[in-house]
Amino acid sequence: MKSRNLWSVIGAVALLGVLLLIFIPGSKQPAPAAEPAQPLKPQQEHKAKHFTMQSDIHATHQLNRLDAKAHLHKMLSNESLRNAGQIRLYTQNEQKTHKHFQQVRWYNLKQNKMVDIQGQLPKLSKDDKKLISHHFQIAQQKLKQGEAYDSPKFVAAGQPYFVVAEPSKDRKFGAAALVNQAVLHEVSNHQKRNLRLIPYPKEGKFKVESVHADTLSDITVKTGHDNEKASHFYENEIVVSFQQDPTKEQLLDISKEISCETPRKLGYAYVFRSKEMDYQQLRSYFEKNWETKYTEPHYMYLTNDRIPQTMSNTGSLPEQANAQVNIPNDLLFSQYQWNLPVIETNRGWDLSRGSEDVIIAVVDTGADLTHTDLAGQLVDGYNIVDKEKKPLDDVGHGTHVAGIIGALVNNGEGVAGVSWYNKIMPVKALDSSGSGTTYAVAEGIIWATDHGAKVINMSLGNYADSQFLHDAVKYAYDRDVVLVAASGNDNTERPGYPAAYPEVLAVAATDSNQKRAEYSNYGDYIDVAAPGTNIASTFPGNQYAALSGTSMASPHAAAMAGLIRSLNPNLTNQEVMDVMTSQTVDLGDKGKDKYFGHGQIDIFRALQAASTPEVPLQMWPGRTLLNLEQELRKLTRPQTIDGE
Ligand SMILES: [Ca+2]
Ligand SMILES: [Ca+2]
Repeated sequence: MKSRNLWSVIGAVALLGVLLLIFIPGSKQPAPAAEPAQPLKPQQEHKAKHFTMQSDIHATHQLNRLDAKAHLHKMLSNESLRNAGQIRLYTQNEQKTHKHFQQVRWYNLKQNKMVDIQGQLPKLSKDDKKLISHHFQIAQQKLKQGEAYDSPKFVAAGQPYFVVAEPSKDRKFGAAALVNQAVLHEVSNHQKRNLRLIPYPKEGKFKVESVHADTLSDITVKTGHDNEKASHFYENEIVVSFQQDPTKEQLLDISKEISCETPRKLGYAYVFRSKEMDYQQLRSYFEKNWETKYTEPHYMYLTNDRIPQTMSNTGSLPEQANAQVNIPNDLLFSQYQWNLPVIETNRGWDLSRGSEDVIIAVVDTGADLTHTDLAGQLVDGYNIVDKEKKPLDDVGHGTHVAGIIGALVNNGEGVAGVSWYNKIMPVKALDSSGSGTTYAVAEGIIWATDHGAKVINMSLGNYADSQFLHDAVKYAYDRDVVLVAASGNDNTERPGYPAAYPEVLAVAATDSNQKRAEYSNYGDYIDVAAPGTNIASTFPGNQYAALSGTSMASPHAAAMAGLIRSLNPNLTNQEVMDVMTSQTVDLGDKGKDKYFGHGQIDIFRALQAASTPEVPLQMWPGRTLLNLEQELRKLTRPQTIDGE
């Protein structure tokens, strides 16, 4: 546990910071712990990321057990389930939507009867069967004594499993389940990629080239750290914005000359894919032959999440969660969702729980459209990756982000979202590898804007500044959309996009100790910080997982923007952003700093400010100036792009 040493060092530095502050005379309130002056070195960062990932896996494991037990209790407390036929029917139905419950046993303990229902079990060896049967036997013995059972984690058919058993309240009945935990592998793979612990994307796929984000010179990505400097793009594609759009005939000429299929157009710009030419050749072709506004590579965007750590130190609600605070009954809330009370979400619910008129789009990997804890929360979305299909999540990232924003609150199941009633619009712009192109992300932003989104969450990024993407961001901004994005997980000061665009609210991540998350990118462009480490949320297949990353921080802020817009629909997008940044809790160095921006978001304070009927100007310093800037921008920009 070398990483523990690391944490104790960080803890000691933080403690020293607190001590120093205490000795300053006249300091009125306990100041937050000072941030270590230097971000972690690559090696330390790597260790810290691994620690975070392990703790996410551990937390996910615990979430699974808790959830499995809740399902057994629900089954046992259902009075209508008392004969074998009913029990079989009920369980088989559950197994359709909860495939990880691969075997369930129901016991009538007084009459010594048992019903065994098998779901989609893999091919099991003799030894596997013996092991499983062994755990079911112990479970039955425990149930007879009126006790519950929790098996250790074990491996069967190459996959992780556990067996849990619970007696009914009157101890007359009992139920046990064999639960498949393949989700742990998913979380692990997911987080290795999202925390950039492995080079990404894998070489060979997509004909992707990696270049230095500033110089565009070639770069070889061998380790996850190399991603910090690298931007990935399609080597045989180019984005072109023309001074004057070419005619159909001219487009045909271009297609012939560069050997490309029909180009795609979005807003101002075209994307050409050549069968023969690489990016450099394409660029010289367009610069020589056409009047262009800009040409640039067709960049790829990656998700910005990571995996969580043990929640042992976050097991209870902070003290401010007093009796008046709304404590929802969602199963995993009290033990795992440190992230909601810490930003005063529960107090905020007294002022606004959101409105279904305010739609929050999630431009991501899609969403699990049948997750029971998202039922009714999603509106129709869009699949840019495969337009014939619904925006189904084949990665897990988008489902997790959607759950943070709006998992059903107070339904006795799973997790609670930040918002109760705001609708979520899943827009799938990232494919099954968790990456997408400038074109797809830009199209997602424009589609969401044209289809009524008032807030857009973008838990994704790239280090290259793309005018094409920036155009799409401006398109949404000019149509009064609040844009929120994750800063990135490389512990670097290099600005990432779309987060660093001025129209976008950039969100850094904090952990449960109110410290900057070790992976969180930083810089002058950071607007606010929000919880990002070990965040419990929904995962495909009616499961729950704990993940970490600025991807998890961003949706907290996006949901908050949704609550503000629900409470006061008269505020412009810029005014919403001003409320969010001015009503923060300052962390780290006094005032705005590059790690936390204006500070950590505070939902209660922001909603209070937003509900004031006549908002005093001083509440939003710079508001007038910003409005003026907005007006000026409108005057100086000839036109805005039109989505197609
Ligand atoms: Ca719930
Ligand atoms: Ca600060």
